Amino acid sequence: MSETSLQASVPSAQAAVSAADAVLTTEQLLPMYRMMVLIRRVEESLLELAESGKIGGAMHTAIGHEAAAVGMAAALRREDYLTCTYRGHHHSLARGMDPKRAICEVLGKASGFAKGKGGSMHFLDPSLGLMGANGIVGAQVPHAAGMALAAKLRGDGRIAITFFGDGALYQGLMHETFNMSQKWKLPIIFYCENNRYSEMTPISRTSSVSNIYTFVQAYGMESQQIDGNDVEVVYAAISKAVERARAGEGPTFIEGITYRLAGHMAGDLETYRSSEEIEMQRQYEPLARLHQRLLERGVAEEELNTIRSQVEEEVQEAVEFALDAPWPDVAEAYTDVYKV
Ligand SMILES: Cc1ncc(C[n+]2csc(CCOP(=O)(O)OP(=O)(O)O)c2C)c(N)n1
Ligand SMILES: [Mg+2]
Repeated sequence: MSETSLQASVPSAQAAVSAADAVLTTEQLLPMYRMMVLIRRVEESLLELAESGKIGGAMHTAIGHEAAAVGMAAALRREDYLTCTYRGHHHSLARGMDPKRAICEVLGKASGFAKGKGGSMHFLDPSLGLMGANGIVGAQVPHAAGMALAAKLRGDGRIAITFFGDGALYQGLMHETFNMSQKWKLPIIFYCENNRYSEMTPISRTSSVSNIYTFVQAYGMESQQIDGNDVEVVYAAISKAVERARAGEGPTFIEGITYRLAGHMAGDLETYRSSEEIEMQRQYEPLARLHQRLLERGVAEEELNTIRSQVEEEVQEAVEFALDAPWPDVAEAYTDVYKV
């Protein structure tokens, strides 16, 4: 994708921001800021651990995507279902996953929430409504529709949200799921984190339409494109979709424009995009923008610095805890796994 088309797509999403979207108070935004800092620092630490050879297998970070996760967690209830992609640390942490157990899991340690057997690509914790990240592009989407169908049949008021990337839109099962979800008016939210790349391929080379939220209009589904890097906008859009879902009005599709500031995965050589492009995108990144907004609302820089140092300490402790944590017992190698 050329720099021009990247620039063009960001302002169009930013046009969705208005004073009416600033729905949260400073008191509500401060813990969200704290969570965004926590996610950012956990993922930066994970990248350092990967560089030093401490992480086996693929690891994808969501640095730059934090607003989607934090806005979602504030708009949903703990018992609502969530499925996501292999790029799912941010959703899990935002929903309350303990950073110590999250880092242990990525390192393959026994105290990971999946006993170190899932790793970075398979975050889950049903007690937090996290029903599983998935390494197969698009596969988590019909899973969430199944959960939404179950909730609807039980009438328990729960809803489901599923996160996927722009690259998933071209999988056939996505469209089967959109069609049935709309037909059955399932209580589900489809959230596309459009970071404009599928691995190393820019969206301009994969998509036949430039605004991907229009895909689902063919199914009669409510859909909108938002600035996915503005946590208040994300919160407002998801809250509206939650209301529709709980009121029995069916699914909503949200395309949140974002950008990943780190590579597709740890070790990505980044030969497919320029450093100028990444630098240009930093001005839209969600954490710096929330920081700036809080300052404009009168929060003292010192207060934000205190939050940052507290988080720094917490993440350092979590990393040390995980590095010192025991490996799984060899006798456990064949437990908790399926074979065919
Ligand atoms: C069915 C399937 N095809 C291909 C792959 C290889 N693959 C892994 S990530 C990825 C790109 C997905 O891009 P996108 O959906 O935009 O998500 P992002 O990584 O940008 O968050 C591909 C093609 C896969 N994991 N599953
Ligand atoms: Mg993508």
